[in-house]
Amino acid sequence: MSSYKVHYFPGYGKAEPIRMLLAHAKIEFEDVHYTPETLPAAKASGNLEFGQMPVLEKDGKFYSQSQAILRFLGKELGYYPEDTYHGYLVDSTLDFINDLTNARFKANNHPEPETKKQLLADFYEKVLSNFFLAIQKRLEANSSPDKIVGDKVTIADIALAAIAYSFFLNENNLSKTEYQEVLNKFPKVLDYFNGLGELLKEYLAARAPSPW
Ligand SMILES: N[C@@H](CCC(=O)N[C@@H](CS)C(=O)NCC(=O)O)C(=O)O
Repeated sequence: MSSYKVHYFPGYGKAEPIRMLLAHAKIEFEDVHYTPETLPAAKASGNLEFGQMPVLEKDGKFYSQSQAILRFLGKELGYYPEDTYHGYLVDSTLDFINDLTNARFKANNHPEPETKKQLLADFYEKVLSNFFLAIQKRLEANSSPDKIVGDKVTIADIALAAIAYSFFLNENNLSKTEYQEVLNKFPKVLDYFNGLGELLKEYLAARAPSPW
């Protein structure tokens, strides 16, 4: 039996889709956490190929880059479509999630307070609304209304569950009110996220609280 370790910080962040995928596939894994104090030694170990985390350790071999890890595990564990069109739908969903998180990060980290305020307002009014609208359209166009691509759970559902339960529906997230005000305008998307929450119920109940 293979052994799995997920190396990351204690928060959800970029490791959460990987953890959720392993949990959904009922694969036991060890969460190895780092702090700013232990990070330099991890970098010096040579196990972080690109100097960052998350890193998946499978049977002693180290894998880097969260999206590549997700696709790698998705293909190994049956969460990645066989045909190229459905593969495209999965990949474009992952890219779209990245665009959203990058836009939020850019707005929230702007050094100038007035610009930050404006960028965050734009984020919630435009970027986040467009995100939910596009997800709603994909759900409506899909063969199964409770999956984002096809009829089986894919890594795209898992990645959406990770962002939903790290941010929009995370009780400990500081911006949950702002996220939920927008999400409530998209009841089909909310239903879909609730369904994903059911699929990951045990994992979500057991994980440690984190704001992100
Ligand atoms: N493209 C990489 C980005 C990874 C990344 O940004 N990791 C951050 C944490 S979310 C990190 O390791 N920061 C510590 C550092 O760069 O020293 C991925 O998706 O895995």
